Amino acid sequence: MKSGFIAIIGKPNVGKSSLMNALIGEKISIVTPKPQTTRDAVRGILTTDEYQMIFVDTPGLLVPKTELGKYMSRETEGAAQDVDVIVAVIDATRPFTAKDTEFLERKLALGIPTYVVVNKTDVAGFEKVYPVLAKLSPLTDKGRKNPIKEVIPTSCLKGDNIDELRKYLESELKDDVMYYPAGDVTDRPLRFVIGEIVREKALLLLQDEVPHGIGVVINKCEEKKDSLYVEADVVCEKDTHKMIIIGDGGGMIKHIGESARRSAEELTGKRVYLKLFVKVREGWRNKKNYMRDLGYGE
Ligand SMILES: Nc1nc2c(ncn2[C@@H]2O[C@H](COP(=O)(O)OP(=O)(O)OP(=O)(O)O)[C@@H](O)[C@H]2O)c(=O)[nH]1
Ligand SMILES: [Mg+2]
Repeated sequence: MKSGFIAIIGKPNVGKSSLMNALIGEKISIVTPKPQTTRDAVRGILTTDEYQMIFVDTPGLLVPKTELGKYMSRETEGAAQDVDVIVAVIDATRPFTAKDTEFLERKLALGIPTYVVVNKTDVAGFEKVYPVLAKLSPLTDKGRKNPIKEVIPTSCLKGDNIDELRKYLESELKDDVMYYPAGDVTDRPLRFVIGEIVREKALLLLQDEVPHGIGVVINKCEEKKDSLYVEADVVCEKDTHKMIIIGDGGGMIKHIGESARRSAEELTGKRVYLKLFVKVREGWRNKKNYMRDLGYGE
């Protein structure tokens, strides 16, 4: 039995959470088309007869503009330390810049085995993928100190090269302890997972500036044999946002609740009762006490 920790890092929206879910074969982290979806370092666990891989999905790297941004940066930095392997994800649909090279150089300097995933090849096509591979090529030079171990073009959407990547990662596992019981797929409690599901549906259904200011507080999460009873606050930053989240005749919040309830039922296999309340916490992304209530504490 081999095991190890694998950090998944990269810019916002490149597909880090999608990659973790694809590698595990289960939806652990929430995924949306909006950048900065992931806010916490979330562990996803894959256990087989041969190994246990503990992936750490991280918030996309950005220069923080708010206290929440700083929290996210700390989560990412903390998660990428003390791991056995780093997987740096690049979005093939976007140009690969000198800054991206610099970023990779800094990561390689840590001396941790590093794999680079060039994702979204299903939409990028050769004309976009090739220039990225060409720019990565010098960093793979076996003659240099700490080269990239392997560059793997993937599509998380289609599942292309995910098995190959997993094989490479397996070859890097060095520990001989089971860190988590075989049945665990994440280090987070159910209430966190349910909160994330609600946030995912809100991000997916709401437009423009509202989504980024959304947080979810789970006030009640009672699990019974066949059912789950949840009460949660959907927290936003302004009264105007509250009106949008509630929607005409409560239509929007109902839609978010329905959609989250269905996902939660799929996940737990139980009947889920979900009650949502919308609350305003003026400018919470810059206020540490509000942030703590939302689970983004020190
Ligand atoms: N076409 C295509 N889309 C992808 C692929 N992988 C991810 N996406 C999409 O890219 C968007 C972002 O995916 P996420 O997995 O949330 O990206 P992330 O890097 O975790 O984003 P943050 O958490 O915001 O940093 C979503 O709309 C995904 O469906 C892929 O291989 N192909
Ligand atoms: Mg993510």
